[in-house]
Amino acid sequence: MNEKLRIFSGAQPSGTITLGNYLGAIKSWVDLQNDYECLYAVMDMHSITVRQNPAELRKRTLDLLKMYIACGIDPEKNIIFVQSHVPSHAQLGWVLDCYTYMGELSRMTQFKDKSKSHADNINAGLFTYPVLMAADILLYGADLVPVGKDQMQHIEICRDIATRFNGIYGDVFKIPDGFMPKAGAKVMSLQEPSKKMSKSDPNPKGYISMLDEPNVIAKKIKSAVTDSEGVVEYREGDETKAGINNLMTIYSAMTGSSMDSITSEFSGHGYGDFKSAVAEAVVEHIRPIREEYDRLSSDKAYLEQIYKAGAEKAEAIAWKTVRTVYKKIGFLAR
Ligand code: ATP
Ligand code: LTN
Repeated sequence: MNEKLRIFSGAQPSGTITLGNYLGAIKSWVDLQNDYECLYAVMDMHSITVRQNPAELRKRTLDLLKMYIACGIDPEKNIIFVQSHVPSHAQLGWVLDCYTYMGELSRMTQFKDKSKSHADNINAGLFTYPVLMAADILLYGADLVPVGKDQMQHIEICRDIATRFNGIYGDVFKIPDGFMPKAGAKVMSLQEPSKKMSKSDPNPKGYISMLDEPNVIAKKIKSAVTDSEGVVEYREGDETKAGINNLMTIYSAMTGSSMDSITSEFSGHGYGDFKSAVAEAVVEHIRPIREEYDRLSSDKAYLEQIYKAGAEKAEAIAWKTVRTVYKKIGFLAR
């Protein structure tokens, strides 16, 4: 038998996808879709760990699904679905809650960060977020989980939970590996290059949205924070070069050029020329995605057909895992 390895990943419908989401995750999903059996979901259940407006959440869920397809994820080849359409996520999530320690969850960087930025709503879901994420992955026996760097800690805890569970009940879960792209695993804010680019940044100049108009993209890149040295050179770990390192990372991800060849390409040029080239590369890369996104906007019936078929296929796989887990832990079969 020549079965393909499996991939699971997803993003939250918490705003419009940024260039960071695209380079850190979605671009890898597209690149890997021919070599793996892939499931890509819209993680609406995760997004309610932060308060959402109901009408907006519904719209963003559909918009994100549309964006997956516009970015090049082929709905014929992959299973695309909405997390809340498959009840097994909540079912396994609860079971795994009982195999996860408060101590390990309280060490999660994302929980610490979000508790600070949403101090008025530190809910239990925000705390157990990584357990639901572990359930998402383990339900499908995923071999590989392509995510940005910020999510690697969550992949680690998923592996720990699965290993613990297997240690008690035998080999129930496959232990997944995280996958990060070579360039773009952590795209930084254009305004504060020590922070990651985030779609929930209150300052829109810090991020590039996949739906920004070309002139807006160019303006944002031109006003990106850099340094006064004027040399296009990548210096890992040098805080003063964080802005240029970031723009070089973006350019490298767009063009496939190495850092050294970018340096020689722009030797003798100032940051102005380099920024123009970065802007042009980004605009040209995003253009067909935007066009496809706009085209899909008028086709609600098509999208509905995709997420309905996706949920059915996903559920068929996921339920088998829940049934095995229920049996192992001693739940009486109905
Ligand atoms: P929020 O800002 O609302 O917390 P987010 O953008 O961090 O959301 P998701 O939409 O769930 O979170 O992220 C989808 C994928 O994008 C994840 O794999 C995440 O690691 C990746 N990602 C997010 N921000 C970046 C970034 N700045 N650079 C690279 N990858 C990123
Ligand atoms: N936490 C992820 C979104 C997410 C996810 C997953 C990614 C939820 N469940 C399972 C990969 C696999 C984030 O990007 N913020």
